[in-house]
Order: sequence, then structure tokens, then C-alpha cells
Amino acid sequence: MKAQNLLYFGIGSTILPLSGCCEKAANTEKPNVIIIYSDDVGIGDLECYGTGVVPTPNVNRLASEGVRFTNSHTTSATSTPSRFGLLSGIYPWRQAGTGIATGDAAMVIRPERYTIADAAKSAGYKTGAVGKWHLGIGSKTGEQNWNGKISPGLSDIGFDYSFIMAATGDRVPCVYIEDGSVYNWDATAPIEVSYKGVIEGEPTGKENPELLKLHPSNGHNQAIVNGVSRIGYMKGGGKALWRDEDIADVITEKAVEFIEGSDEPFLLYFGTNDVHVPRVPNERFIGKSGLGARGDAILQFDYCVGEILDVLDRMGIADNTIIILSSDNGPVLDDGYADQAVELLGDHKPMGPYRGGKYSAFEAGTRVPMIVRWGKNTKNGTVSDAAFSHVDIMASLNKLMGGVRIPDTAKIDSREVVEVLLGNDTVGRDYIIQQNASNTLSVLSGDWKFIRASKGHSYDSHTDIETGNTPEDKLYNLKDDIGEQNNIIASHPDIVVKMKDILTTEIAYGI
Ligand code: NG6
Ligand code: CA
Repeated sequence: MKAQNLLYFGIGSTILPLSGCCEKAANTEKPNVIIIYSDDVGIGDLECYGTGVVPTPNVNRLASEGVRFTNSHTTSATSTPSRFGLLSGIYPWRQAGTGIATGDAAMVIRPERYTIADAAKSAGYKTGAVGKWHLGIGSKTGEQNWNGKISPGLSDIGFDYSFIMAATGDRVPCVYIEDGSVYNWDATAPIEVSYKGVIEGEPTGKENPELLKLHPSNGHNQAIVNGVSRIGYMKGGGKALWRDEDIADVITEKAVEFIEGSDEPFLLYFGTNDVHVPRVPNERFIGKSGLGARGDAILQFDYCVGEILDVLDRMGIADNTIIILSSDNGPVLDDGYADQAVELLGDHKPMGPYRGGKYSAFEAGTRVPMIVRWGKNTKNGTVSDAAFSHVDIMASLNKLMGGVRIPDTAKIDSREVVEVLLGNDTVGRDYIIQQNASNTLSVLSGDWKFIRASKGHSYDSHTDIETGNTPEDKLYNLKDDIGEQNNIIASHPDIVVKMKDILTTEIAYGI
């Protein structure tokens, strides 16, 4: 099989043998893989990053047993494109329609795309996706039959099992979907979903605020489910409707069941709902952080991580399981609900020392927490400052899983960087490309950060986040200026030429 183990990757690509470069990996049996992809958890939100005041003992444990990254980036500053980049190994800005998806969006990763799950299956893995999806299902936007089988679905892009929320907690339909069908579907309450207009006779947050237990601060005033108004309209659901307070428990239980029920090796993509809005944590976490619902949701997230660690310990498979814990984009406080995230923040610093936040081209948009643990292959308590992009997770895991050659037709941006992932190479990528919510592209190379000129608004007053959009290009040196305060573009024309070249070459690369 070794001769077949060839992997094609990105710009200036070469064909490299998959075996041989990593002694430790080569000596290990096929590891299980779990990707815990949190939602909107900032690099400063987790206690082990030093700026978070909410206790996260389970994440701390993971960090103390693995590698904690300080310079790891999602491809994008919002969910759908970041998840697209992670699972397909392709920069989302190469494909139209990869922006924040509605709850009735068609599949954003089309069946013909090669995904990380396909790679795992090619290596004999059982594959599962549980939790937040936000990458669309079905063939046509707005035309899914929520009362039948929705196809194509995750099984068409490599997942043997799926138990998902179609989009986000704040978007209808507010039901789980298991293997393409609504979970607990209720024949007495057929489901109707619309992103076009009000469904007659159904209350909305706008018209019926008296029905709400959590009020919107911006948008989020359409369908009401469980006393929370959402984006989009829906009718029906009955006993299939989720209760926000139970989402973390339900999806964690499904993730644990998948692990328990799988023959090894398996790959599990576990997207938590925390700490995205609406933040409605389980009753047992309410008031426990002192920071309101957002802090309580961080506690809940940590609990979910603990449940995953526990099942691996119980089954005795922790040492042979690679865990990658990260987040889909940077943090935000007020993201459209009046949940007091701003008022109760205190000394907690979700963004760490970085500028911007979710949606932003500044560092806090895409620089996210990331921890990798794999038994003795990762040295306890390592901190890595290596430059890392989530787009490289696919090719790297493909190598570690012993996946077959990714077909040339599936040209990808993903590079195999196993040594970075395991904490042995502390330099990492020569450059990282970042995308903000208005599609502004930036390049981070060494200490240099270049943000391309763009037309979008520079500040969003609802979220209180600087987007990084300005009509001029910007250049920062993060070594002296981690907070991206001093635009020194005028004094470094040579660097600017290099950064623009990187972008031009990447954009021209045909995928
Ligand atoms: C925004 C929503 C925000 C969140 C975001 C997607 C409003 C006012 N804001 O449009 O609440 O849902 O989309 O977040 O509706 S993400 O993390 O899934 O990308
Ligand atoms: Ca997110």
C-alpha cells in the first residue's frame, strides 16, 4: 500500500510519500480521530490561554497532556466558511456560496467534493459527524422535505453516521437531523420552514415579544421556539423541537454513543453548539460562572469536553486517539441577544491580546485556541507558536490515518504538516491566508500581517467589533504590535510587494 500513499497538495506542490517522515506516527496503529470544533470560543476564553477567568479544567487537562497552539487559524472569521475549509481542505473563498448559511441552505460541500471523511473512509475508518453542521443539506436551498428523508446529505460526503443541527442554534429548523431525517419526528406536527416570509398564524419575536424568555438585541426576531426568537420562520416540529437547555447534553450523548458503538478506527467530527447564541445553557450551569450565560456556556463546553475524555479513558483508547480541539472563529459578546455577555464580562478577555473578534480581519477573527493530544506522540504541556492553518488539518490527518492518495481531481489547498500538528515543528507555515466576514483577505507571514483594502464597514456597532475593513491596505508587525495598532505600510514597501504576491498567486491558483 505504501507506494499508493501519495498526496497531492497546494501551490508549488510536490507529490510526497505519505510514509517515512514521521517515525512516531509510522510506528503507531491507526489512531482514532476526534475533532472537537467549538463555536465562537475565543483564544482568550479558555483558562489555559491565561486570559480567561472561567474554569475549564477538562480543556486544561487536554492542554497539559498535549500541545497548545498560540498561532492557529481558521480559514475564516465565521462558521460556514471555516467548516468548509476544515472539512474539504480548500479555502472557502475559492467557491461561491460559502458564506454564513441559512438553516434551509443546500449542501455547501457538494457530494463530488473530497472531504476529510472520504479520506478517513479510504483508510478503513468509521466516520461520524455530530452537533453543529452549518454546511447545508439537501440539493436545493429552501426545498428540503423536513418531513421525509433529506438527500443528498452527510453520507454523500463520507460520513457513515450523522446527528446534526442543520445550521446554528439561532436559525430554524430547531430540530436535530439524524442520518438525513428529523430526529423524533412528530407526525402530529409536520414541519414547515421558510426564510422568505412569515408563516401565517405563527407568532414571531417581532410581533409577540411577550412570549420570549430571551430577547433579541439585533435581528433574531422571527420564529419563536422554546421562548427564544430565531432567524427564519418555522411551523410544527412538536416533540422533535429541541430544548436549548438540553442541546449540549443531547449532542454529547450522541457523540459518546458513536465512540462507544464504533469499531476502531473511527473519525468523529463533533461540533459543539457552545458558545454560539442563543446562549441558553442547561439549568445546572446557570449562574455558575458569574459571567452570565456566555460564561456559563463556556463551563458547559468544558463539561462536554470532559465527557469525551472520560469515554476514551473508560474504553482504554485515549492513547490511541488523536484529539484536535479548536473553534470555528473568534469570539463575540453581543451577537444578537440581550444575554448580558457585555455587562457581566468583568476581567475575562475572550480575545486575549488580539484586536477584532468574530467577523474580523484582525487577529481575533481567525486566531483560535487549538489543542492537539495524541498519547505519547504529543509531549505533555507543549506550547507551540507555530503558524498553523486549519486548512492543513485534512492532509495532515489523511497522512496520520494512512489514507489513500487524494485524487488529483480533488486539488486541495491542504498541506501535510504532521510534524507541526504534533508539536515537533515549531515554525509551521510560511504564510497563512485569512478571510473576514466581508471576504477581505489577509496574509500572516512570520511577524508580518497584511490586510487587503476593502469596501466593507470598518466597525459593527451591534457586536462592537472592528472588522478590519478599510479602503487602504494595512501592514502590521505583530512582534512589536500584537494588537495591530500601528499601520506601518508606508515604511515597508518591499514587504507589501511580497504579501501582495502571495495573495495574487494563491488567488490565481485554479481549484
Ligand atoms: C449573524 C447573526 C449572528 C450569528 C452569525 C453566524 C444576526 C444579527 N447575527 O448574521 O447571531 O448567527 O450570523 O455565526 O442575525 S456563525 O458563528 O455561525 O458564523
Ligand atoms: Ca462560529
